[in-house]
Amino acid sequence: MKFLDEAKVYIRSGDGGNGCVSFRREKFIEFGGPNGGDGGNGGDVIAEAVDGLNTLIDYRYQQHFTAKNGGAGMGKDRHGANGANAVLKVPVGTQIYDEDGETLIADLTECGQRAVLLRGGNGGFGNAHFKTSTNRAPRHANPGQPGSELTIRLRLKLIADAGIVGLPNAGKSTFLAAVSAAKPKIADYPFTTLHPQLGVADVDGREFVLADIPGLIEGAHEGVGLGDRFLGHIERCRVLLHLVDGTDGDAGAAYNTVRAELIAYGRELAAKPEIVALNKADALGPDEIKRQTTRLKRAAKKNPFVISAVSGDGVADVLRASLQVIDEARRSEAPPRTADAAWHP
Ligand SMILES: Nc1nc2c(ncn2[C@@H]2O[C@H](COP(=O)(O)OP(=O)(O)OP(=O)(O)O)[C@@H](O)[C@H]2O)c(=O)[nH]1
Ligand SMILES: [Mg+2]
Repeated sequence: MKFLDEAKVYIRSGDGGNGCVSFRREKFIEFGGPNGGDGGNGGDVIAEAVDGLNTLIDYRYQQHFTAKNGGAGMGKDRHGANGANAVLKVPVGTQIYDEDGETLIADLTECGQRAVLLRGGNGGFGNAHFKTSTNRAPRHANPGQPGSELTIRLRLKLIADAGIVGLPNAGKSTFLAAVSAAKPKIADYPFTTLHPQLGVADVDGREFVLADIPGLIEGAHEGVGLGDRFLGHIERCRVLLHLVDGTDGDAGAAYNTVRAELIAYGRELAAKPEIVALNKADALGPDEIKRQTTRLKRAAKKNPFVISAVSGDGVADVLRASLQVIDEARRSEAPPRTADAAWHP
């Protein structure tokens, strides 16, 4: 499946149906009175987070969503039908912005959560509605209210507990493949990973979601390499797992390069709890491991794990440490929002 994490969509809610002017006319019945029915309401445009989607690719092919108009009221007090809603099914983690891309309209973080993006127009009252003691034959009805339209931007921010960051070739995808059933592409050239991948890691019978994102290089925040746009996908993570390739130059310098990009990206990313690991220990001699660990420790100001994503050495310890941080973060967070906490314009 192709990955797309941004889309621009035009939405329109339905017009309300017109009210009807009509009078009861039957043989031998006097003073029939008004019996024009009300128009139906126009359909709403609704966004709903659903399971089983992890890309916005559908919105590349369909970019217009229009709810149905309400039916007009009719004689004999018949109400017009309400217009059907238009429902945009989006992956969990989708944020909906105004056309400017900055005003957040809704943030759908749980499966089944819905947000009404546009309300349909109300149906107009038929003339039966305007009957009073002094006006027993009203000859007017209300027109339906028009629907409204809006251009919105959908932005998917994947929901993962832990985000793997590092330079290209650090072994991020190898790590993901080692701890989960995900099958990311792995190769010894930079930028093998072109878009984020999710995997579910299992540790001591507990599970959490890991996100592997494309590698960062110096200047990523200015668009160098694949840039830093994929960092949006780890904004919601509770812990960052920073992998450093022990076989490639100075591990401390590699660490600092990635940190500088996290800081330049902003949005509190650099303030997240971080677990640091020196990878590819299987390819290093004991002296080299010691030297790289010292450099990395000095740069990160914490003890790095020493692991090999290929042999699996030390990997379980990293997972356990990640889970511990995730659990702590979950405990200190506010209780999750309920599914019906939808946003109404
Ligand atoms: N010896 C050894 N090689 C490793 C280890 N982990 C990864 N590699 C190798 O390093 C290369 C890069 O691995 P990837 O997992 O593709 O690296 P990445 O960080 O996902 O790279 P990008 O997607 O390009 O950012 C591959 O050839 C891997 O086989 C390890 O623990 N030991
Ligand atoms: Mg990769």
